[in-house]
Parts: sequence; C-alpha cells; structure tokens
Amino acid sequence: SGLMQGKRGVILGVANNRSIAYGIAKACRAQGAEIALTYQGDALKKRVEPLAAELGGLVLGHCDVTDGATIDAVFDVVKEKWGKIDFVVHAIAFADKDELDGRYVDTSPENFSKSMLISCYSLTAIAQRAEKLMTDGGSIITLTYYGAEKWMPHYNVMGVAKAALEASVRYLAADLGEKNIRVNAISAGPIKTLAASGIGDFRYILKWNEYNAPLRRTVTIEEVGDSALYFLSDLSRGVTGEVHHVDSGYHVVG
Ligand code: 0WD
Repeated sequence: SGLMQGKRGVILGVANNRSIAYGIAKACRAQGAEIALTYQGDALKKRVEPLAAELGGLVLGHCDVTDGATIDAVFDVVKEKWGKIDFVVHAIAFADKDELDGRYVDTSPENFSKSMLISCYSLTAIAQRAEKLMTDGGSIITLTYYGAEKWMPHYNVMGVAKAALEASVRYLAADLGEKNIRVNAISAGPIKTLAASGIGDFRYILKWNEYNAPLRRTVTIEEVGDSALYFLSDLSRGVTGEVHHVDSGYHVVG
C-alpha cells in the first residue's frame, strides 16, 4: 500500500543522486509508484542507470528536450511498456553559466532562446506527449524558483524563464483540465545540485536563506520529494494550476 500505489510515471531531470528529480523519484517509490527515468547524453546515462536500478525503475533512454524526436522516442518506449501513464515530473533547466553572473541586461539573444526552450518550452513539449498517454487523467509537475517572482542576484535569464514556466503551468492546467490532467509547480528553495553550482555566489544564497527563512534552514531533496507526493497523488485531486513553495517559508519574508 502507499499513496502512489498503482501509479506509473516518467521522471525527467535526474542527473545524479543530488538532483531534485532523484528526491522525488525516491519518494514516489517509497509510496508504491512505478517510475521510468530518462537521461540526457551518455555521460548522464552512466549515472542514471545505477540510480534506476537502485529504485527498481525503468530507463527509457536518451532525451534531450531540444530535440523533439528524442522526446517522442522515450514516450514511445513508455507507451510500449505500460500503455498509459499517471504522472510526469519535469525537473529540467539550463542557462549558459557565463550569464548566471553579472547583469540580466547583458543576456545574449542566443542564450535567451536556448534558456527559454530548455527551461520553459520543454514543459509544454512534454505535456503534448504525456496528454496522449494520460488516458485516465494524470498529474504533471515542474520545478520553479522564487527568482520568477522577485529579482534574485545572478539568476538573470533563469528568472525570466521561470516566470514564463509558471505562466505555462496555468495555461496547460486550463487546456488539460477537461481530461482530468492536473498541472502544478513546486517552487523549491535553493539546494546544492549540479544545476545550482552554475549560479554565481550560490553559497551566499544558501546562507541568506538559512538566516532569513522562517524555518531558519534550507530544504532537502527529500522534503521536495515528500511535497511532490501531494501533487502526484490523489490527495491533490482538486488542485491544478498552482505554484506551491517548498522553501522553509522564505517567500513570506524575502
Ligand atoms: O536550488 C535548486 N537546485 C533549485 C532548482 C531551486 C528551485 C528550482 N530548481 C529547479 C531547476 O531549475 C530545474 O528546473 O529544479 C529543476 C531540477 O534541477 P536540479 O535538481 O537543481 O539540478 P540537476 O540535478 O543538475 O538537474 C537538472 C537537469 C540537468 O542536469 P545538468 O546539470 O546536466 O544540466 O536537467 C537536465 C539535465 O539532466 N537537462 C536536460 N534534460 C534534457 N534535455 C536538458 C536538455 N536539453 N538540459 C538540462
């Protein structure tokens, strides 16, 4: 038994055992879900395969969200294995490291387009494929950050992409609601992951959150995973289009 018993889902964005997506995958498994992971490129394949084995999950193959054919390919594999799915976790973002420092005003058009494509449009691209397999309804979640709502140091183009991502959650929720497919976002507090290591002065941001968040600490991937269970399970069956903060309460003071 468990909150996720009988549910099957695809989790995109596991890079290693510090990834937020890995925390969510662990929580889903602990509550009885069956999970399928994807990886981006051969370097991550070597990291993702053992993690999938440890969790007793499937590996669907290479998925680079900038290449629609690779998205189709992994959804074809899951369709063949399971026929239908119940949930999708989108935990993917990218911005050129050189522009996660300094000023937003200096963003190049190339980095702006690529960051928006990978960090924002990819949720829509994945929802298009997921819709076809969510024949009994479903739940889609994405990961966002407070830099979408307020200026944050060095977050720059990612803040703009996350704002667009949060707007996408609302539009996707409205489009897919009649099929009982819910779309929500978790706005996680800062966590030291591979993606976060690209952000300038990240250690300072962690410290700032520790000193100022109501809970006087940062959050863990396990805590984000447990909160994700609410959105991915039937507990939240009346909830869609929401952006929910899992940030030790930082958003009430920052
Ligand atoms: O403080 C943090 N770490 C927060 C992260 C606070 C709030 C939100 N988030 C978000 C991130 O913006 C992202 O959307 O959580 C999500 C997951 O990020 P993460 O767990 O912090 O980082 P990481 O473990 O690096 O996973 C992100 C992965 C990539 O890893 P790398 O580091 O190789 O970029 O996103 C994937 C990749 O696996 N990814 C892609 N997947 C498919 N196609 C692509 C792509 N083109 N680009 C990146």
